[in-house]
Amino acid sequence: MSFSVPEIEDAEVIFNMGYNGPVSHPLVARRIVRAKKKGCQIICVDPRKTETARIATIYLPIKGGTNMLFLNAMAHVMITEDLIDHDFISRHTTGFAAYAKEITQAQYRPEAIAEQTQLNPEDIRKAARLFASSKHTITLWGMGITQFSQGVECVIACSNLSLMTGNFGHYATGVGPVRGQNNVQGTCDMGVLPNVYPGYQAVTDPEIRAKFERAWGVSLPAVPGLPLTQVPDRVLREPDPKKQIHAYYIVGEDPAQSDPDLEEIRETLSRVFVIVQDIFRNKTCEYADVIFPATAWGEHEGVYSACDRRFQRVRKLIEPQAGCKTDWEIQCLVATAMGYPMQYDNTRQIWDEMRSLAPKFAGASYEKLDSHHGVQWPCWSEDPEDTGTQYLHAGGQFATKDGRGNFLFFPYTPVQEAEDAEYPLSFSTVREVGHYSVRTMTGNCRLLRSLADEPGYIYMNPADCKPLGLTKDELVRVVSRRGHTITRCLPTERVAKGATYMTYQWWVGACNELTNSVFDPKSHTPEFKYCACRVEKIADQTKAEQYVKDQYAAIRRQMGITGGTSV
Ligand SMILES: Nc1nc2c(c(=O)[nH]1)N[C@H]1C(S)=C(S)[C@@H](COP(=O)(O)OP(=O)(O)OC[C@H]3O[C@@H](n4cnc5c(=O)[nH]c(N)nc54)[C@H](O)[C@@H]3O)O[C@H]1N2
Ligand SMILES: Nc1nc2c(c(=O)[nH]1)N[C@H]1C(S)=C(S)[C@@H](COP(=O)(O)OP(=O)(O)OC[C@H]3O[C@@H](n4cnc5c(=O)[nH]c(N)nc54)[C@H](O)[C@@H]3O)O[C@H]1N2
Ligand SMILES: [Mo]
Repeated sequence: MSFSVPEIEDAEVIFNMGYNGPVSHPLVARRIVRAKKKGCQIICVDPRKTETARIATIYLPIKGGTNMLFLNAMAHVMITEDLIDHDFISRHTTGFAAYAKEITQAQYRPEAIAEQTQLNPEDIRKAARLFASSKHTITLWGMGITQFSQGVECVIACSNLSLMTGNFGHYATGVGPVRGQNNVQGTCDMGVLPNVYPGYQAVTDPEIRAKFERAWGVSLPAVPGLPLTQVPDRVLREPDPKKQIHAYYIVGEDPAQSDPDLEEIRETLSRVFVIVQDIFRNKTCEYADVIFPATAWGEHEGVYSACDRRFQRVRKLIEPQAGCKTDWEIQCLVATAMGYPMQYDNTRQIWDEMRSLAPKFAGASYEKLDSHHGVQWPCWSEDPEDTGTQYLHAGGQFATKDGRGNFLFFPYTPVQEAEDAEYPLSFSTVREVGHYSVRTMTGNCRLLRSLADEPGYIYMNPADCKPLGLTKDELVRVVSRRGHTITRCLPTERVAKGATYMTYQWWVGACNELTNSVFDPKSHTPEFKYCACRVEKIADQTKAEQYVKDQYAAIRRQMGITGGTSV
């Protein structure tokens, strides 16, 4: 994120693209509401009528999977109507001429893409004019653009809009990927990615590799590791025995619930040696050969990074149960048992070692974290005056070799599986406010279960329910090319005709039985937001209700959940 979350309140225009703050990040959503109260105008682009859409100046109900067509049309209007910042472009960017040549072609006129995106061309023109009308335009995006096979390119297309309007490098402007879990930013910062060490230092760079080899007294591989979504391929379809995967060490992740195409995941997990390190028994534990019980937040201390690059210390409040250890202690014990003695006395030692190896984070000492309510990276020096970076690219200086922002053009790549006669509806998966991801952390809480419980809902337009004779709360079967699941029908005008949505929190109503495991070639993020499905009526509702009850009870038993009622 180039700006800081509090700056959202001072935005004059918010371009909210495929992001559902009110459900996913209530604290960010509150900033959006405050901005609106101060006069900010909101452009909301989402195929579903979200709460942000409701308060937007311009709401664009885009057809799912057509983001790039729309983003290219936005750029087309900005350039052809001369709404761009020529001074910023010439002083701080490269590649504009080549980019503009592509984007000004007639095929990117709003009128030319209206049918495919299902948008009104005049609304697109108004949105482009509004975006370009301010130097305090903030872009917020979420999974509605990234969970597609063209995710990364759409992120770049969003950045292009900020670049050409001079919306970078000063207060209350820029681009904001609003990240997922509390510490997903932190795991990336700390190098829990296949291609970088802590501080985004490439494993393929020989100098950087040598630095880490010296610090750790080991030799390190010169090639990046494997992205998560390539694991099934390497287990099930890799002919070279040297490249096959035989063991899978899973820390704080529940692939048997959260990865796409669960049938394939179950096959994968049952073929390899599985170690699960978690705070609860999750679905993946069924396949585990070894389980390491870890401590949860409140039972350990450490540092989290927020989506706006802020490191914050978290404290231990209570003693963990007997037998549980912190994640770092477990990892040290495993490393030591494997022949690499790894020993730390506390998290500060780990943090200080990390700072000594990652220049961007070098100045973010525990002392500064304590005295400044956290520190935002980059924070280069120990100097007490260096308290980090509130917004990036100050004065139009970018973190590229030539210090300039690069324009890159991409044509539209359609989704990998479209609707057809057999599977006539589109199927997308999103979040809901009362439950969290794989639901280990919220499914055990009676209060939250009373808000919403198994087997969840499929959101459908009433016009699609009618021919199937479906009514609210009725159990239905949802089927895709990869599998099927059971859930309740929720007719709602918030979704367009032909489109359906499920949330991915449900164990019985597991939408990932249906999702497609194709992924973006750059990020390896699966296309969770689009595949084709059909919805089937279930004749015997009594039997279906009993099936849901039995399944739920069986899953809870397997997860070791006792007490409370199941449905
Ligand atoms: N309550 C709750 N909060 C959570 C989570 C949770 O499980 N529960 N999970 C956390 C995690 S891990 C993450 S990553 C974040 C994610 O937070 P968000 O990105 O807000 O999450 P989603 O609901 O997956 O998707 C956002 C929006 O994208 C829209 N969308 C779908 N298809 C398209 C499309 O083709 N174009 C456009 N423009 N939009 C589209 C959806 O309708 C949805 O409103 O939330 C975090 N917060
Ligand atoms: N269909 C569909 N699928 C999706 C998505 C979607 O939009 N649609 N979104 C995707 C996204 S963005 C994400 S981020 C993933 C999320 O999916 P996951 O990462 O699998 O789910 P989480 O619920 O975030 O938590 C994973 C595990 O971490 C454990 N845990 C919590 N705290 C700790 C801890 O301190 N230590 C340890 N060791 N374990 C801990 C929890 O008990 C849980 O079992 O799902 C992805 N899957
Ligand atoms: Mo996420």
